[in-house]
Amino acid sequence: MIVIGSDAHRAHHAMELHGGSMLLSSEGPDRADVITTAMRAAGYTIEEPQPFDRSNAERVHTAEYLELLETAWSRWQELPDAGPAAMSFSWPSRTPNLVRPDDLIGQLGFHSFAADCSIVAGTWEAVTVGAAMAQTAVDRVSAGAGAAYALCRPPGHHATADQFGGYCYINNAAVAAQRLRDHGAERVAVLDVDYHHGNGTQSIFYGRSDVLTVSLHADPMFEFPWFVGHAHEHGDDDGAGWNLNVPLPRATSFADWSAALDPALERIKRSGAEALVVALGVDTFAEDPLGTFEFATADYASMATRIAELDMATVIVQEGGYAVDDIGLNVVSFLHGVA
Ligand code: OKP
Ligand code: ZN
Repeated sequence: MIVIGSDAHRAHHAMELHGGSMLLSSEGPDRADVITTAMRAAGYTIEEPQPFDRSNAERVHTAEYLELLETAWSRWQELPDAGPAAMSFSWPSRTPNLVRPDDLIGQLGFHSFAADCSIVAGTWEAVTVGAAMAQTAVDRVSAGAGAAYALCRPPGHHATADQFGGYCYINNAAVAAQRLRDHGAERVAVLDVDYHHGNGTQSIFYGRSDVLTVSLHADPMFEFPWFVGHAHEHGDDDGAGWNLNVPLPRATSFADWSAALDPALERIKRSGAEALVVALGVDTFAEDPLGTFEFATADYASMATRIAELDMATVIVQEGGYAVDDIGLNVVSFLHGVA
């Protein structure tokens, strides 16, 4: 198994609105540090990514969105009342004909959808190196490796073409899927096993049939990202029939989840996809402070073994997982199950 990682993620630790206060985010550097330590202990060698390929990222994100991510921190420093993290206090309402404002706070609102996400000094560095990991993992798989894992942090699957939110800024799974397409795969499938719905990945490919998006997740009737992630969302236009959502109840066991995986795997097989991107969140773990599912460490190996039975070239990108003490063992369990 090829593993791509970097310490550059440490530059990013944002603030989030939690219980009505702005706090240091539970999405912190310890997550990737614990995964790194567990992987080295398990004998994996972690390789640095190649430089970030911005033009590839601009195929799934707008240029003006990436430019905001890149420049927001320095623009924020010029404000007389700049606090510890750059974020808006106002988001567009359900109104047609929205206009992107010139002002920084207006643009931060225009380009985000959740108050759990803010920009700090190292955000651009961390998110571009994270996307570079996904890109390098794709390059290795396109060159013949059976599977590669990108230790991305922060996660990416909630980020849409032009909005950050849910701790996500650049959608690493979407970047990977697009790059696999650009390297010649006629069709690619994304399987999102994070506890939360992959709304960003869904929305980026919603009108396209060349990238199948499949997500198993907590029902958005009770869980973030709310509003989307329902079973009736099948895709639009050319993408009609190319999105599959499997919302699940609170406290879902691995046995029940695994049964729900059957139709998802069948859909992927039927798609004719030549490559697979797995958006690997381990916040389905029983002890996860953000989740309600009841998975055990060994279940991630079972999950991976079932996915590996698809026998497809596979790029795995790290998404969520907030039970930091166990996150490393859970990821290693999955990777052992792939091999
Ligand atoms: C990101 B990923 C409240 C938490 C707000 C919502 C969940 C983001 C999950 N303090 N964040 O899908 O693991
Ligand atoms: Zn999650």
